[in-house]
Amino acid sequence: MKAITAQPYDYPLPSDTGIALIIIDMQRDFLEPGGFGDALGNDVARLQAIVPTVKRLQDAFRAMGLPIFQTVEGHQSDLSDCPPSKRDRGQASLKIGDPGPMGRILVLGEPGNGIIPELAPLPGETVIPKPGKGAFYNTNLEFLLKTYNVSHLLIAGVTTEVCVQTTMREANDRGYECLLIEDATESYFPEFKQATLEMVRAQGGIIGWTTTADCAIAGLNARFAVKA
Ligand code: TIU
Repeated sequence: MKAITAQPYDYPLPSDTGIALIIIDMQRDFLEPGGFGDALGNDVARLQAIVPTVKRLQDAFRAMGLPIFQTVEGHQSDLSDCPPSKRDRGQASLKIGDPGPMGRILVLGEPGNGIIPELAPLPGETVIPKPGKGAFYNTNLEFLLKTYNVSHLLIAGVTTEVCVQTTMREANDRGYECLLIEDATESYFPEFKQATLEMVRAQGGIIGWTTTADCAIAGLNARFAVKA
């Protein structure tokens, strides 16, 4: 049985091809000034560091012909899918739906809601809009994963302790084997990222596994690389 070197122990790969990459919310709203992350008072620049690593994972999945799902957090233009609790929470300089430098904050289709150009999906790759922090809540993700016969999920994106961890917990409860890629996820708060990595792999992998992109790609190549 092939596996990826991981913590708290090696991550067993499926015997069939039931593996997918989920890239969470690598959208301008969280990575560029003038978006939702900035409006919440965060230093958005620190999320940029993972972009080349996420890109390497994306390229590896593309080369192996394995499915990639990207998500974007955003709301309908009438905010009908944005609970008032979400819009009103905190004391943000700009609230969800307000006009900002990259269009209306966290509204689907606005410039700020777009995936950063480096990670733009190719035609045919799936982008899932999501109104919540988790990627399963009020989306068709579970349906799509069943269609693709996916049992194993590699997870990347931002932010580690908010949308990434929520999605990983939702996936774990649905029976997916989840591997979080340590250097392909980032938080505005380094200590929250570290705590998330530790809590998901504690207690024998209570939520799943963690590993580096290098280990993940090496393990995937040994299992799935197309032979010349
Ligand atoms: N604020 C924050 O850390 N994250 C979010 O609001 N959304 C995601 O994590 N994508």
